[in-house]
Amino acid sequence: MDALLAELTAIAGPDHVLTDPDLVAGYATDWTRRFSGVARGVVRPADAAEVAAVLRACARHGAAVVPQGGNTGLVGGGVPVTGGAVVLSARRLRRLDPVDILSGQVTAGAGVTIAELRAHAARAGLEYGVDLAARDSATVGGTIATNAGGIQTIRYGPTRAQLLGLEAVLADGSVISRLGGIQADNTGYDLTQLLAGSEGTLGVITAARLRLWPAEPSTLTVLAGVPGIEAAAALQAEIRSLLPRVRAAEYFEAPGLALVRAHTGLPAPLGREHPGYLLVDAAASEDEAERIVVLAPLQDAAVAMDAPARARLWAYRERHTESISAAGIPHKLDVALPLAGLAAFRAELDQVIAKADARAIVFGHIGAGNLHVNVLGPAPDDDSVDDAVLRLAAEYGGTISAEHGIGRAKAAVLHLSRSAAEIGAMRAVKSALDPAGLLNPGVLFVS
Ligand code: FAD
Ligand code: 2HG
Ligand code: ZN
Repeated sequence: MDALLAELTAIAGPDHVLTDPDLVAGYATDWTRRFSGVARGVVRPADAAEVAAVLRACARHGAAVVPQGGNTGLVGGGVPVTGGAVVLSARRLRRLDPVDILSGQVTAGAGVTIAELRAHAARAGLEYGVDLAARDSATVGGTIATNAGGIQTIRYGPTRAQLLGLEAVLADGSVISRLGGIQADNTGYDLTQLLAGSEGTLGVITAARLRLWPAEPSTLTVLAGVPGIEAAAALQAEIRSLLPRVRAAEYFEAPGLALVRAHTGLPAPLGREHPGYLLVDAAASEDEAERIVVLAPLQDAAVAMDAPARARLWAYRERHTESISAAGIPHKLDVALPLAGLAAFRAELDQVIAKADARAIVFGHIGAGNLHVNVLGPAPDDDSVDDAVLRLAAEYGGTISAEHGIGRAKAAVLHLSRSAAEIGAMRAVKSALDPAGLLNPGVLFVS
């Protein structure tokens, strides 16, 4: 065993330093299978003090560190490229304090999953504002590091909007901690928000203080067939103008539905086939629901008001990601556009995809203007279709990453969404906090 791994074993214990290639492999390949590398080893520290000792040891040996949570990220940010990097798994950071009812807050360790956090909040009659299909594996730390969005973004905002403070270990092993949950705190740079969306490049998040919301169970789910994205955008806007508590407004199209049905065996959701589908979820009274079901565009729609029926409708949307992966290794392009530009972007996207001799499955969180363009066909290391689609999004005034982050996948095209001055400032922050560039090199910036 090399000297660094021996030091890491002394810190975390022999059961928590993995070097067996079969065990390490699962930490070195991402969820999509598009990004993989070689890890020198995997270390699984149990608390912030062990994380600090790990980072100090890696710094002494000049070894890169790749922080990892549930490894559900979709931009290659949580897996190593080179054999010299150590994967630091945060999954053992499993602190989960009792919910603070007085403040409506909770402190959770980085390794707690979103499903565990949501269940914990629900037992106290509250709700955590972020939810996503990867809830059983995605962690508190990973969702903060990527500033994950998810299906409830239009109601509660992305992860950074839930974040009141955090505990993290910086590259030099120093620990910063603001877990007091004081909302009125105006004392200089907001390091908590700086680490949100930093994708493991500025520090290792070990715990977070999170805002919770009054529980608001959804009671109404509507799945409507629509002629296309323009109609879906208009219909979700109309529904949101009529209902006060719309929690999700999601979109998918016929090719995605076909893949989901082929993979899952689910029956057709509606009486007829449609080019597109809008799924809306709301906390609505029966009277409010009545306002919606009479809308003219809902001629072919399914309406569900009990939990099992609602889950059946959600499956058509939530099972897209796994169904696409069953069909190949996708290029995942997570863009967002102004709602007014969605239809024009969508039309031109077809031309870009046709030129690339590929096929695109388009779906996403339409209420937030967020489309997941999944492209099947091009080889995993061929970035030309990624470039073309991301450039198109930028031309339409959109962003090249709505919620998944930049990772390794989009580091070379960060300039499409960020100005030279912004990238310069971001690099200055990175150099100040991690002068040796040991935390997640190649993520966010091309190293
Ligand atoms: P990982 O994949 O392990 O890591 C992601 C990034 O965070 C990496 O850069 C890593 O270095 C860094 N990181 C992880 N933990 C830490 C830590 N403790 N400290 C510092 N850095 C850290 N994303 C959405 O935004 N919305 C969705 O709706 C959504 N749905 C999904 C559905 C499916 C089926 C799948 C597979 C993924 C989905 N994702 C979604 C993507 C993914 O779940 C999110 O990006 C999530 O935030 C990743 O969390 P994780 O714990 O798996 O992090
Ligand atoms: C979702 O919204 C996730 O389901 C995953 O963000 C998107 O698979 C994707 O591209
Ligand atoms: Zn998404």
